[in-house]
Amino acid sequence: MCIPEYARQRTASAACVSNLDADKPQVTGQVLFRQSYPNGKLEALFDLNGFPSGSNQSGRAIHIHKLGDLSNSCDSTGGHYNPFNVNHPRHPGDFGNFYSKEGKIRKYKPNLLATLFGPYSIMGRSIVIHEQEDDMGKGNNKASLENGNAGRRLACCVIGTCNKNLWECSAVFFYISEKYKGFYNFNSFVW
Ligand SMILES: [Cu+2]
Ligand SMILES: [Zn+2]
Repeated sequence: MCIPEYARQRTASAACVSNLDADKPQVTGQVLFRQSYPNGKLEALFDLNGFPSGSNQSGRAIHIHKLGDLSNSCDSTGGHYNPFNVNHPRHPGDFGNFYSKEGKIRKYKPNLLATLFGPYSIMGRSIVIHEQEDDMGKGNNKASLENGNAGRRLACCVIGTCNKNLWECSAVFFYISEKYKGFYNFNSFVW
């Protein structure tokens, strides 16, 4: 029997909240994921707001952390999700550095290593947005091979199942805003 397309695809969303730290930028937003079963690679849409808007902003590391536990805000999400016990930056959720423009990060990333299926699924784990740049394991110290020395946690989000419409609507607006820059005001869409 043929399995319909919609049954072979999973989508996940993560609503990101700012860490409880009044002296840091209040970063919020959403990260969406989509993946087809069994051979599809994970794709992600990052849509984050609240970064300082000046020029000379450093890159910000974004990772998947082990625990989906926000009981003590972003500080209770544990370390990097590391199911294969390898060094940073080879963890499945090492997404690298992101650069904000006018206080926002908007980024589409395909071909990610993390997965929404099977025993190593990232469902129920968390995403952490850091204050600083990820040194990608080149910092010559122990922390570099654990977490990239990315500094404090600005915001975090727990990854959960979502309706596929959420991905589709967001993906359309990402596409439109890239293709027709200046014609559409991306920020005027409510989504
Ligand atoms: Cu991290
Ligand atoms: Zn890592």
